[in-house]
Parts: sequence; C-alpha cells; structure tokens
Amino acid sequence: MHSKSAAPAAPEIVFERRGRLGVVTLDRPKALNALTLGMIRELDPMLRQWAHDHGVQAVVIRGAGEKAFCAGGDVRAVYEAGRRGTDVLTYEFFFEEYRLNRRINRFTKPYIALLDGIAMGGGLGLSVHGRYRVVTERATVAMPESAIGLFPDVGGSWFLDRAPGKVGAYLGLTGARVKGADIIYAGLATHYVPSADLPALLEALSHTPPEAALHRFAQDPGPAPLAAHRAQIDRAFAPPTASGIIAALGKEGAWGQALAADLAKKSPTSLCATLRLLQRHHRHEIEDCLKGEFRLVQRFMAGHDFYEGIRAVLIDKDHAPKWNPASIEAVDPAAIDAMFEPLESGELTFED
Ligand code: QUE
Repeated sequence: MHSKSAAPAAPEIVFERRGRLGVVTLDRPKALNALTLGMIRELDPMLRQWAHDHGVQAVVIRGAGEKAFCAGGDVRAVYEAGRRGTDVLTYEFFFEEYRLNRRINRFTKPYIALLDGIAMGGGLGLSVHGRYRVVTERATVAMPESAIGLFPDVGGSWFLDRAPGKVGAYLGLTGARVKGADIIYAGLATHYVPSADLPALLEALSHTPPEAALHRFAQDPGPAPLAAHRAQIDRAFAPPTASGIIAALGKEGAWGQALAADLAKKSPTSLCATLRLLQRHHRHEIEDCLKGEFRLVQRFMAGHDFYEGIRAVLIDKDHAPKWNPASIEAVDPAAIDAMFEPLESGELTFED
C-alpha cells in the first residue's frame, strides 16, 4: 500500500505552553536529537512568534530521552546531499541554522537551555547563545568538528572567543569533552542543577521569574579540572600556528603530549582553519562571526575533508580518515585565508 497514512509523521520537535513559559523539546532521541533542517524550520518561526507574545515570559529548550540535549547538526543528511551533488541542503542547512543561532543570541526574553546529556556542535548553537544554560551531572559538552573535517561553527568563533585565556582554542581545536564545572568555567553554561531536580525547576520556571527559580535550584558544581590546567593551556595554545601549538604541547609533559597526539589525528585543514577563524573573529559581533563561518562552511562543503570525516566517523565508522592535505605542513596558509573571502553569491544575511 502506498496510500498516505492517516497518522501524521512523528514530530521531530515539540512546542508546549506551561504557564508563562514556552517549552521546546528536541524529539529525535534515537538520533541523539541531532538537528535537522525541518526542526530549524519549525523552531525559528516559533521563537519569532514567542518574542512578540506577551503571554510568553521565557523560553525553555531541552532534549527528549535520557542521553542527549542535541548531539549536533544532522551532518549525515548534509553529507549525503553534498555527495549527490545536490547542494541545496549544504547551502540551506547552514544558512538557516546560523540565522537561528543569531536569533537565539539576540533573543530579548530569558532563553533557558537544560543540558542534561550530550550537547555538541549544533546542539551548543541552540543553547550557548541563550541567556541561561543549565548543566546537570549528565551533561557532556564539546565542539568536536575537527574530527569530521569541519570546524567549530554555529557561532563558535563568538562563544569560544569569550572563554577565559586560551580555553576556547583548546576546546575548538581538540574537541575535548567537558563536564559540569568545566562547562561553567569555559563560560558555556551559567548554572549547575542535579538532573533529579529538573522537573521541579521546570515547574518553578512556569510561575516564577527565571532568575529566582534558577537561584533556588542552583548548586555548586565543585572545582573545575580545567582550572588546574589553565597555565598549561594558555602557554601551549598561544602560538599563532597549528604546528606551533603542537610543538608547544610537546613541552607540557604527559598532559601536553597526549593532546598533541590527539591533534595529529584531526583534519589538518580543520585545525588551520579553526585557528585562523578564532584569530580573525576575535571580539567580533555575532553577525560578523556567523557570516564568516558561513563563508568558511561553504568552502568546506566544496572541499574534501568533511566528506572523508563523515565517512570515517559516522558512515563506515573505521575512524581512519585519509585527510587531504595529509599534514599541517602541507596546508597552504594562503589557501586557508582564501576560504574567508566573500562568496560569489548567497552570503549569509540577517533580516530581523
Ligand atoms: C564530530 C562531530 C559530530 C559528530 C561526531 C563527531 C557532529 C554530529 C554528530 C552526530 C551524532 C549523532 C547523530 C547525528 C550526528 O556526530 O557534528 O546525526 O545521530 O552532528 O566526532 O562534529
């Protein structure tokens, strides 16, 4: 039978009103709530409407299921579209995702993300730009794109730049996964609340000013392990080139040598572009950051390493990508700078 089912397709994102709260639930738990273009196309207009709805005092966003807030963008769909040569998705997905990231960044009402599981890449783009980000003991946060031949986008050049010292460069280059206290230390979250208290927090948010509700439930996350490595991070990630950073890590004992070995597995183009991105966008506004990231992502979509990275990590899962260029020394710095040049057409713009 090919007749249409009477039941609508399962929604990927759910919107509810609870008192004066607008609640968003990312609802693809089997895919770790990875963000699809369809979800972006529902969330963006809902936020636009809620921004002007006097009955909505604040917005909460969370992920369905036990494991994830949002593991990232649906890069597998982008990969398949790009490989077929139908580049509308490789264009539209990032264009609309980055516009949504900027809408969240500029949202004038309290926007509260509940990070009770994995939040990576595109998942951070849906949370870090909001006014409040709550992490639990189950939160794991990372910008892991250098492993898939991409770079820390979704405003990464804005929010990693605002982390203390060289912590942003450390997170963006290595893709390090960080937990509770470190997430707050890096500026990526604002409050720590035990997972078991989230239902009560949500209830309080539905009838209490967000600041009061958050203050009532927030606990001390304990010491940040990252703080213990701050001096080493600031020294090792200070050099202006990727090869300089790897050499500096080699002089930071076992900790640094393990990180240098990690970095050697990442896409050389990704590492060089990430470093250049952070340098070029230092202290820039969100629109500038996203516009530059959009130029860069379009160059990555036209290149090699993104397709090889997705193949190695998400398709074949051999975790043995063959990067091209294969080494940092073989990456032409002029070619990296050329990736930031204006697009011939279709630059990222912001309308409202
Ligand atoms: C690096 C990444 C991503 C990744 C793995 C990496 C990423 C991403 C996903 C992902 C995970 C689960 C899914 C999905 C995508 O994995 O950005 O569709 O169901 O989105 O090592 O950057």
